[in-house]
Amino acid sequence: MKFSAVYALEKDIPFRVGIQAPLREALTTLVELGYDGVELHIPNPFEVEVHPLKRSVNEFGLEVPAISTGLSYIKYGYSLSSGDESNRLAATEFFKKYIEVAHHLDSRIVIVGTARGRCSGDCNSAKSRLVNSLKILGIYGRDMGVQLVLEPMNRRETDLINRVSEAIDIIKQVDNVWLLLDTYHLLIEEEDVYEVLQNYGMYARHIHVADSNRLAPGLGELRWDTILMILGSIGYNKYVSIEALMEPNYRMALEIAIKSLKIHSKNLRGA
Ligand code: LER
Ligand code: MN
Repeated sequence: MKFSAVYALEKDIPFRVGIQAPLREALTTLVELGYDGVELHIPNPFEVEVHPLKRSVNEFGLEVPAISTGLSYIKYGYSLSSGDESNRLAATEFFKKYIEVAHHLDSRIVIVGTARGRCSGDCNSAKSRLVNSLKILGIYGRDMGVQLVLEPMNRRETDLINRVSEAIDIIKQVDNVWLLLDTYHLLIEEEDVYEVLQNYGMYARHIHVADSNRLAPGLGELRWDTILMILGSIGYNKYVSIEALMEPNYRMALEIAIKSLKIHSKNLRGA
């Protein structure tokens, strides 16, 4: 099991559940604290300067486990399930570019979170439009060695795919699309976070963690010993990424998080 944290490549929009700081300062901090990777949240994949970015992460010896994409929806309104054909096409083009960026950064995962959009009144139609977009992107990603992961998200952020069972229903209809489980969303939408991780963790190719209050793991009520034990027991050997409120400041949040997780991840199978 490896550990990363979300870093936002965004200056204009305040971003609370990841690091928002100068890149080199953030990468230095991650390395000092013992992280293995940095998850990059990229608002516009057409504007990102991939080569200098790759040089920086390589220089610090960090991996890029995943590319986050939600700011594309927040900033530009592009949705993979939009009923407006031109909007959905723009979202698909953005995601093809995200996949290319991931490929160049040796990242194997592109996240479908906020950018899946909303139901806009008819959830079944939105789901089938999302499936159509994911079919195209799944193939595009497979050819580049990049997987997509669909993230069930809580009802305050979207009405399209809140529960893990709904996400499983979608990923079974498409190739090369897996699951992202985020403890924060699970806590709001599922009866038992631990049971869900045990039962559906095998479909997860990426995991986001925050505590019950969305602060760093260790600052709320979730049982991290149990969570790490479950992930170990199912042989989860991919990234666990901190996506949490960076309070009181990002360095302290990341320090508390990695300590809380690493103490329980030792001696686990796949760790
Ligand atoms: C937002 O709450 C979140 O969890 C992100 O990973 C969605 O892109
Ligand atoms: Mn998340």
